[in-house]
Amino acid sequence: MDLDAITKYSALHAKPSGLILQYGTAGFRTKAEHLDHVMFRMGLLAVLRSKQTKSTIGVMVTASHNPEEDNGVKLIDPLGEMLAPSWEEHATCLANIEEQDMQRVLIDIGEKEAVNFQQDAFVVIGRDTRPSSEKLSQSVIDGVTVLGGQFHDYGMLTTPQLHYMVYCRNTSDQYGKATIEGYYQKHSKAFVELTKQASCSGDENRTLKIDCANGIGALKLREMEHYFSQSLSVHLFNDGTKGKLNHLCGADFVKSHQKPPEGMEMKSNERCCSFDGDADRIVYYYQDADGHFHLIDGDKIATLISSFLKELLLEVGESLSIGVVQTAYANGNSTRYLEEVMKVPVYCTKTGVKHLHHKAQEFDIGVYFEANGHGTVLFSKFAEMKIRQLAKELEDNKRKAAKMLENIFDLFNQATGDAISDMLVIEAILALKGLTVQQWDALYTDIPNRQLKVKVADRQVISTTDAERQAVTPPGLQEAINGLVKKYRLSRAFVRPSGTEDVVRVYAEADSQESANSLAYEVSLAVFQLAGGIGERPQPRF
Ligand code: NG1
Ligand code: ZN
Repeated sequence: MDLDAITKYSALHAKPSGLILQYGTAGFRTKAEHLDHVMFRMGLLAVLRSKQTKSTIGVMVTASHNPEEDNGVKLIDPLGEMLAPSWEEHATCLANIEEQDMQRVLIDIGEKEAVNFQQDAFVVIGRDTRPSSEKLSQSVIDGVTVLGGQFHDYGMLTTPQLHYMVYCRNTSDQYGKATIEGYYQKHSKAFVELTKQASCSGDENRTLKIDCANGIGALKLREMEHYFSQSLSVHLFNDGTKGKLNHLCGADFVKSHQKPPEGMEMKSNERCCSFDGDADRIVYYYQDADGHFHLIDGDKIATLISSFLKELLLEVGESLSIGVVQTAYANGNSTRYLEEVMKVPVYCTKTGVKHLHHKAQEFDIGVYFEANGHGTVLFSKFAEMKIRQLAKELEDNKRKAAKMLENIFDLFNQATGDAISDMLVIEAILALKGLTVQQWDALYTDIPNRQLKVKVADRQVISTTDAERQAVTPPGLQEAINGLVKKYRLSRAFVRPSGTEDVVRVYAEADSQESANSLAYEVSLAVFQLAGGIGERPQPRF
């Protein structure tokens, strides 16, 4: 380790004084102008992690659905997963130390994690379309280089594509080829094969309108569309040529405002979807003949997919275990439908995909989705092997079902939630089942719900248990919530500190939209009063 070089380069990426940042559920996120030193330091950390794991590590520069002025960075572990928890702590520590402590802290991490400094290191880097991202990813490269790491800069990629590259590289390309063409070919081939099984294919030229949030999804879909255009034609909106990233559009906007994005021409009953700014989330929606907007969120996506998978498993006669993993934000009726009608076991974890991903790995086939549209389906090694074997051995309809399972396995990004691959799976299932978007939506009716944010001096005064559904501190808060929930029918509410924003999130469900709104408002007031609210008191308006 050339300590002098580190000191010299670190000074070129100086930390603004007094700035404290935390590696949260999605890495570091803040205003882009505060992130140069964090990028350099994450380059350093990625090299250490790569040396320790003797694997390729990914560094993604993005702030996902957050405003264009923001940016962020997260590290991707060897199998495409989120960074291990002990390394999140190192990341937070490294991002916050003063210049003069840099050498000591690097040596410290190296010792704690038994890093062999002689080991080679390889880091792959990707970035979204934000104007600040190119320079920031250069700072990551500076960090990697000064610690002697090798790197490959993929340039602009969706977040899930970088996860895919990391996964491919660490499995010697067995999962797929670690190139952008490799990604396009693998997914398109599985999609085209799968949709060929649809009896109505060819009758109708299937089209889908996609709001790309003015982000990277548009660029990548443009490159990819000709690989699958024989089965699906996509019309892209908010493709970044005019509008601002994530501004009044994208999956997060549509989900949280429960209304269509700007810039999308919607005709009644047309199937539409929105990606977020880095294309790891997707939600569907349509407008009915009366002009009413219908949102089809991650919960309904999970329901469609798990029902279809269950049907196929029944057809092939294989008893592979299947489970659905949700968070507390899942609509109460989705959980009820999955458990009572579909008879699929449902589990609830804390918010943040790493928790869902982890839980989903316990099943042969683990379906996980956050209500906001981030999710995928994980297949165990055993399930993959079994399915491939059945696709060869079985005959007739059973073989057809096994082949579909094989294609679905190949379509899902096994490393993380991926809007592009989720979209292709959904489109294939709708075609195979001959379902319209309205029929899909009608599987169950969402309980009206409302999400709000409350500003408090220190959001960590709120601690939770039971997968974030109960507040443990501050004293009296849970009792207050219980009292408010009792006032409404079919109601449920919970609060938790956000892992990505300096706010407390409030969620409420009740029998009507008005009730959900007022319950959310009343719970917000309780948070404001009992958890040290700052600024304007919550207002009863939406
Ligand atoms: P926080 O800010 O911790 O609520 C949000 C989303 C998560 C996850 C992360 C990472 C909600 C309520 N929360 O986390 O589901 O997607 O961002 O992007 O949607
Ligand atoms: Zn995202």
